[in-house]
Amino acid sequence: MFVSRYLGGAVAALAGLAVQVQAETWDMPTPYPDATFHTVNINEFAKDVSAATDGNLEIKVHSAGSLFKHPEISKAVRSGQVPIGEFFLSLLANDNAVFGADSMPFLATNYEDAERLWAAQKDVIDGLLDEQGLMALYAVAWPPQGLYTTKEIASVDDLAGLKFRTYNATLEEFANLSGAAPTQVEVPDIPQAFSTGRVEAMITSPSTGVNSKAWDFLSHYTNIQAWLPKNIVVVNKRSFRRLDDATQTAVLDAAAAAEARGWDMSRAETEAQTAVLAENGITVVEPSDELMTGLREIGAQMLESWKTDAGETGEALLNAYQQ
Ligand code: PCA
Repeated sequence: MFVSRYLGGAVAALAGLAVQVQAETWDMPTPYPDATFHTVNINEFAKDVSAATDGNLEIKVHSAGSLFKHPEISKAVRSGQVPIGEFFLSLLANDNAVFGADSMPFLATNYEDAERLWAAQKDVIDGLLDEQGLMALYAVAWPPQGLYTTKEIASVDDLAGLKFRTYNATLEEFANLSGAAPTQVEVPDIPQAFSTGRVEAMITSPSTGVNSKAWDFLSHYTNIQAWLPKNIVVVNKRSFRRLDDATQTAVLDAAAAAEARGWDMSRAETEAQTAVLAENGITVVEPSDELMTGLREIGAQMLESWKTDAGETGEALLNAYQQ
């Protein structure tokens, strides 16, 4: 009795010591709901890190803006309030236009180009994040962005005056130049924004359309494949450096696996989720030449002003991409 109690106590004390020395939990805010493929991928990433470190680093995912609202996530990681987080990369274009390249309309419109764009962006983005005390772990593209409306859209003129849901400054500009009336709405708030009539059209992926049950409030999906914006997962550099070497390696390995898996998931989503839109009664159409010509003109105009804003760094990035 005494012996077993003594031994039990010793084991507990040792386990307690090990826990104190090593185990750590990282809170991870993310902006999108659990069913989003990016969030599914992040949960896999967290599991991989836990498994590879024998539970010494647990990542606790707080999805759908539940810990920090989307626009606050990058700041929360920068300030060290949380060690890790996910956000929409081009939101950082508010700090520096260079971050917005992947949201430029019609610059990269398919997966091959989106991968080349990411390759051209990566060093530039790593450098800019480093200045903010951040380190990129991985980034994954959303499927090509399409146009959701309550009627057929044959030309840019048909967008005039539509109350348009947007998610960043670039899309806001695109909507304005199209003659629409933009309103910023985060993904978890999409169904309510439509059902209350705050918005009546949007540009987003088939994934977000399906996750938001677009068929409850929209009828047409026009496959304009306008751009493939990315989510990025970043860590606070100081938090990362505090990890021991083996744990750092485990995080980097899991991140590399998550990037590859995420792009595969994204590719698979494009067709599968477009089919789900159609199965639920959305009219899925290819765009008219007139619509595409009009939208491309707006994109070209936006790229010119982006070049001015993004300066030499932006030019170098574009050259690397267009090579
Ligand atoms: N879904 C997110 C970002 C891009 C996308 O496809 C959104 O609509 O906010």
